[in-house]
Amino acid sequence: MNRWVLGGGFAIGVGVISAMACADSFVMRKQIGSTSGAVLSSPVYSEGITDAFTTESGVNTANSANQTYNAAGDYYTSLGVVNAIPVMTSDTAPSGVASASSNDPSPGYGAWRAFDNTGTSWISNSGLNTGWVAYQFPTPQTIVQYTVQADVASRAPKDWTFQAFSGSWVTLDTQTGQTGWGAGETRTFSIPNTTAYSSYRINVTANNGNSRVQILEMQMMSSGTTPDFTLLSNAAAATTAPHDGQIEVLHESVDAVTPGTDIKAFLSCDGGGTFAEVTGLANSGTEGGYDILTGAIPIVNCGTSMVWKLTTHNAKAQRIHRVKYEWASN
Ligand SMILES: [Ca+2]
Repeated sequence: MNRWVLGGGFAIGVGVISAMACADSFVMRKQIGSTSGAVLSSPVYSEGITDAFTTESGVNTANSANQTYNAAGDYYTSLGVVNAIPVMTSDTAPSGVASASSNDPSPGYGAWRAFDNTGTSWISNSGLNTGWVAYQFPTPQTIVQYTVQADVASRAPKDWTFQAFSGSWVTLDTQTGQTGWGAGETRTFSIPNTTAYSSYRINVTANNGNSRVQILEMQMMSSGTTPDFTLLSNAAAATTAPHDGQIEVLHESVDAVTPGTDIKAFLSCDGGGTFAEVTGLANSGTEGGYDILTGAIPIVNCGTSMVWKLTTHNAKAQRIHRVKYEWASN
């Protein structure tokens, strides 16, 4: 049949797939062989889906993990920066040490409340409208971004430095005139830090008028954090149960990536209930400066609900620009 589907489930021709929950960039063509980068061999891949990620509509985001979508570049990659502080349940648990210049002695306002991922706050002691709250990591971290979340606007920090400890406190970032906070508002600050330190703090030198300083939550994001991610598609329906499948991935290596080791591809024909790993995933060419990774497997005794899945491994930074899943039913 060698016919393809155009986006949005708009089918042309005979024997096409019906694209349910479809990807955004279906390419309609009569011959797979005309496609740049496609590896063609017997059998002929008669149907398929192509997703160039111009939107997220083709991806099953609920069942994917640790991925982040770049709308400007139309690609998926690993979650870039993540909070390096664990969800604290005391000043010292589960790890690291939270501390503060002072805190309200009433229960519930200790330093760790700024790192507990709940609606409780660190609040300075009565009459102290300046002060600091700090976190010490068990191992040094290169913090490149931090967030500050306010609760009571008048208690929110207005002027501060964000500092790291290296024998003395080193100022990494200075903010002044941070006003107009909404309750629960989070503000994010990136810093050009390339040094790993154990301890970091926000040192508030003025607040927004109250007699205390309050911080609902703080996060400190480390660089070099590249969690492995899982990306899988929504299902598309094949006309008839296929017997072979092929995947083609337009792939960008940020770190050096070995296909089959640092990125693996899987195909399903039962809606993602079971996946078979594509063996021999390998570089088969380039397109627009990116690598084309391809691999094929037999898919037998299966259904018609077609899903692809990619997993990354070994914390290798990489970007996925397009995925094409083709199958042979004839
Ligand atoms: Ca909190």
